[in-house]
Amino acid sequence: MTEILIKGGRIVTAVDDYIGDIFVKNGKIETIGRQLAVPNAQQYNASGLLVFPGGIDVHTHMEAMQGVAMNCDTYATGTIAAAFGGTTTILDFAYQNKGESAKKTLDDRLALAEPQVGIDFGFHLILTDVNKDILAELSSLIEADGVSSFKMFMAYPEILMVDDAAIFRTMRKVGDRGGMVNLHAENGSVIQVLIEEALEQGNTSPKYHSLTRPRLMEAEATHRAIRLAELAEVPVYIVHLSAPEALENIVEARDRGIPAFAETCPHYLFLDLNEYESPGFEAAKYVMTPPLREHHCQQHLWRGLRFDDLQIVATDHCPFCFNEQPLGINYSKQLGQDNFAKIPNGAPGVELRLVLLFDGGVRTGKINLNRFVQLVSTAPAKMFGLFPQKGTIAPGSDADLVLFDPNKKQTISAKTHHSRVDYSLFEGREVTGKVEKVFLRGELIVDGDRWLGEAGKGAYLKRSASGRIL
Ligand code: DUC
Ligand code: ZN
Ligand code: ZN
Repeated sequence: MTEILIKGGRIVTAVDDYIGDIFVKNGKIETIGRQLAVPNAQQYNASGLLVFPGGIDVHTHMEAMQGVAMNCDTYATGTIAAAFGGTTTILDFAYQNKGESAKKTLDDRLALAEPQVGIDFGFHLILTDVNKDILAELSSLIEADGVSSFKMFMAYPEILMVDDAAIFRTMRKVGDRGGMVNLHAENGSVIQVLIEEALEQGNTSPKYHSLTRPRLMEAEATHRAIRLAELAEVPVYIVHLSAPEALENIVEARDRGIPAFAETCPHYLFLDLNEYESPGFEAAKYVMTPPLREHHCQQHLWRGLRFDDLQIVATDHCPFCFNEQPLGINYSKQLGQDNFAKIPNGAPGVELRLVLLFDGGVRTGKINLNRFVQLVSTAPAKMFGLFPQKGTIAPGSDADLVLFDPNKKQTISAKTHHSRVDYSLFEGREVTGKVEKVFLRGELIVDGDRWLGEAGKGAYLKRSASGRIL
């Protein structure tokens, strides 16, 4: 392994901000100082650049079936896209098929991902079928396999939804072993009624996706999830929070000292439900769950991010092509031409998280640089058992480093991004800030527009306890 020396960058962590040199040996940060000299090390000049710890995106879906449709990024293409966006670790999902053992779910996903990944990775396990045998397996998943977070759905009846008893049992089982339940919090049964009513009235266009998933039903489920966790005396994590009413429940719980946590996503911070008025079928590009909300909701999310009521920005990268079918099967948004409920549910974003948050958060003064690093790297590492190996720039930590030009302008476009998806939620948006170089455990994997990484070089991360960030 070569030794590298990154000279003169502005090193920014969740707490620090100074000019310095970073010496990396055997994939780890060895020394940080001023005017370091290491004669045989490969040198990189970082003057004028910001140096961040590698981004950690704790919510991605690569190569997974979502209902009847498969995501259009493989672990190979999705992790390359992530790397170009400054993300060096993803936490993806392993979906339990009904009746399947949790260990098999994990092993099958690992076998699929491991030969392909270009960055480091771990999994949350999605539990769809909870019974005594499954519950009995979970301790060993946490302790031996390093899977300390379990996602459950309060939405999508008959497909993914589990009942409150299953959630509560799982919380109690994993909570005292260092596990945490992550919830997709929407009241799926009521939403199903609204969907059926809309379809009966002939309302089939994409905007009815949004009209049938009201903010109140996100809030109701968020409240229920928190109360279940409170009774079980365990931490709880709400994924992709979008509604101010749901955030109010998090704030209220946290004010009472309850370890309730939540992430939001760039699309809720920068887009709103006017996108559903796009002409023709274009609006299907914005069919993700929860849907985009009213514009005024954004200011509540930003406030949550500033005051730590929201701890993480993740992408929920869940790409489906609009037209093309790179997988050779018709898994595109077009499936829902005649029925909004059949539109594959999810949107891309893994490549844009850092630049959007830098441009639209730091540059606008909504958050400062330290908070930016906290939201995209440090809090994800601490929340999901990866800190201090990941999530900071410190001696002994993995040398996952992003060299970022804060002044370079770029225009976002599907023509230039690296995901296989054929559209961008942010097509044509001009942003300031660009990822210039990315190091994964000391190896240069992105250099400007060049991909230097390799499929299979990403390492599976066994994680310690989740939800112990207080
Ligand atoms: N929830 C997710 O987290 N991702 C895709 C779709 C969904 O409902
Ligand atoms: Zn979800
Ligand atoms: Zn998701």
